[in-house]
Amino acid sequence: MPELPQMKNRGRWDIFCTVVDNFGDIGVTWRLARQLVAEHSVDVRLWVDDLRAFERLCPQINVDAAQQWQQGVEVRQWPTDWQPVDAGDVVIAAFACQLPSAFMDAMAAREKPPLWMNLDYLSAEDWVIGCHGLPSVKYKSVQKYFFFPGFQKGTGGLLRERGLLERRRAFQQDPEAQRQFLHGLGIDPAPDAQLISLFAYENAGLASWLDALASDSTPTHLLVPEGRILGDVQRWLGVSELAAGALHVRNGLTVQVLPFVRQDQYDYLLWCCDFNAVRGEDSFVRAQWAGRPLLWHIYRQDEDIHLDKLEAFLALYTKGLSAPASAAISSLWRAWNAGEDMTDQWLATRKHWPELQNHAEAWCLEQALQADLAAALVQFYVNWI
Ligand code: TRH
Repeated sequence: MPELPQMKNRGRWDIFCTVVDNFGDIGVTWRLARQLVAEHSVDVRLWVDDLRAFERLCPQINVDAAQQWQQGVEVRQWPTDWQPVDAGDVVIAAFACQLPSAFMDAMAAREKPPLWMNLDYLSAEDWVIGCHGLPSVKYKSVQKYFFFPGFQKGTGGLLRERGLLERRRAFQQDPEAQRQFLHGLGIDPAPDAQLISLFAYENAGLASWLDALASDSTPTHLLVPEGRILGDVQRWLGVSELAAGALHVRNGLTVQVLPFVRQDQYDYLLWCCDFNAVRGEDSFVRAQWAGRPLLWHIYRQDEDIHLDKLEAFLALYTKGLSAPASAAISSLWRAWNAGEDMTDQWLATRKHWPELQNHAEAWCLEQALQADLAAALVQFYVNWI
């Protein structure tokens, strides 16, 4: 995509986010809102129905404020008793959330109807290319469009701030900066230890993976931000309590529990690690920008449709890998997502480590050739007007 013309004001955008569960909904919309403000001269109003979830990613949030400004974004508590407001020039409903009916009327009441888009879930499936940008439903005079993020040409791309990869590379080439960052979080790994971060849903396969790490000849320092996987870690350690600050050693494996870090700090954590276990949508994308091998715990969906998404991503991601490396990483991801024993798959993956490391960087560079999602949204708007 050609460079967007240098910006005049791109108007006011309303982004609506309902926090269904976990942190992906707010994680994605907050990241997008900030980038639109910082890079595209857009005035963004971000409507969020759960400021407590938001606060975990951004501790500066005042959970009681109906209206506040954070990093240039106007954050609005999505009230249950909706008061009339004018609609912006662009309205984004994240992940098919239902807009307040009074706001839909405000959209229709505008002299020029706004561009109304549904920002969909990320999927590597091929059908996404055919559906991206298509008209969806209409409300009175207001037409809604599908906007699909994705990994392939013809999709809306991935969220990636300007200069992200340059910042990441500079940080990864600076051992002292990494040491200081980790030290700031109370992490002081042994010099020869590999660093792994672990962010995942509950997983019955975890114990076998931790067994394999503990008996590996390379020591591992495992960093676990507080969250849903903690119960499985606790059971494996055989301790009665596990909270941020805990540090336990089992043979070659050191397990350290971290507080849930701020969203911008989480990137640095991923950049420091040799391997990142991530989940959902936003951490999954951020781990790809880290340029290091990763393990994805996909968000489970009814009728196992998430497994099609997993396979679609693997088919894309493993292109260019040797057959044995591709088989190893694919079987590791499949075992993890099935909650199965990981021992053989982990050992097989380790055999192809250098190849997988090179591949992770190559994949990241390939993805960065696409326009980023915020720029693609702005381009969509420019084309539409
Ligand atoms: O939290 P997630 O599992 O989120 C979601 C939701 O379940 C959502 O409903 C579903 O639709 C989606 O997955 C697919 O995983 P995700 O998307 O990675 O979001 C986590 C966010 O939390 C991400 O922005 C990174 C951030 N984060 C921090 O800020 N600090 C941390 O310490 C960690 C571990 C994550």
